[in-house]
Amino acid sequence: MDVDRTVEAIKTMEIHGAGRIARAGASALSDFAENYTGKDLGKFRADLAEAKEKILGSRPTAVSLWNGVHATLKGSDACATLDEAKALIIKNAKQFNESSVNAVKIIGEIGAKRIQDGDVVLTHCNSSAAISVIETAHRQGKKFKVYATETRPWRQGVVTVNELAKNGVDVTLIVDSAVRSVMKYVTKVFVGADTVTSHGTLVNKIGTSQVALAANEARVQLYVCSETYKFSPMTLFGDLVTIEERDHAEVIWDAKLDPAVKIFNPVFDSTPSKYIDAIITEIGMISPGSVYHVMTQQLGDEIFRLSGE
Ligand code: RI2
Repeated sequence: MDVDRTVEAIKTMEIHGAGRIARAGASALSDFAENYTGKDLGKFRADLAEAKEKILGSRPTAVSLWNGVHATLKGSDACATLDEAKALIIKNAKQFNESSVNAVKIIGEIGAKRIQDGDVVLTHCNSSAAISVIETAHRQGKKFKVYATETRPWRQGVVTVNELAKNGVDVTLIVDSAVRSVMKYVTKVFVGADTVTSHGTLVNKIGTSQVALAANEARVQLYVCSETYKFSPMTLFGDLVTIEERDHAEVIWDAKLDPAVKIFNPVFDSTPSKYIDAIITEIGMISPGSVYHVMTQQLGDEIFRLSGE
């Protein structure tokens, strides 16, 4: 898919989910390199930089997109020829996409160990990483139930319940405001991540922090299912994660509102690390306090350059 079409698809939520948008960004840059017909390396770099900015501007909150784009472009600045730069970008994107898909599978295997017979799991929104955990446990023959929130305003919970039901999972849809009431039946919560800060704060779909508060009150464990490329180097020196605010029409489209009514539509929120029991990643289960350590291990000194970008 070309860059403009990808940007459009991400903006309109045709492509959604932090992992999916990261892979879409990487693929768009790969296609851009593959189909580039110009002959001048300098012009290619300028056009590539423009494509990169367009993709990064398509959704501001999920650092997965930023990390996917940076992983794809890594080293291309140092290439001596246009063909070399194009080949590297295509190779990087392929590698990133394969490792991203593989990470979801591994998270499923690690997370499934936390689910036992008789558990009642709650999930929020539509996270492929959280779904991987649930479906892996189900495939292993474990007998448990799932509650999934509707997740207003986009109702991604409908995608979640349909996928789980299709695969034979015992799943019940609830409205978002039923979370606290239902929490008395729940034994474990699994949610995804758009971004995890260096302090272990989770930025995820709006309503996640309410789910976490209700879980904390009921002493129910909350697990975050997150690939490590959702860890944000930019938060290392305290940069705040931008919370995307979307169109008002996404909240109310079927009722007449008095013109004096204002609408506020933030689509992500922050859950402090104290409400998170563990983060399930492709390298294992870690405490929220270990995010900084994992980032420094994976990125080495590069983390200080990235954190300043
Ligand atoms: P996976 C989604 O955001 C949800 O917030 C979900 O928890 C998160 O991305 C991670 O999804 P949106 O794109 O990468 O629906 O686990 O706004 O699929």
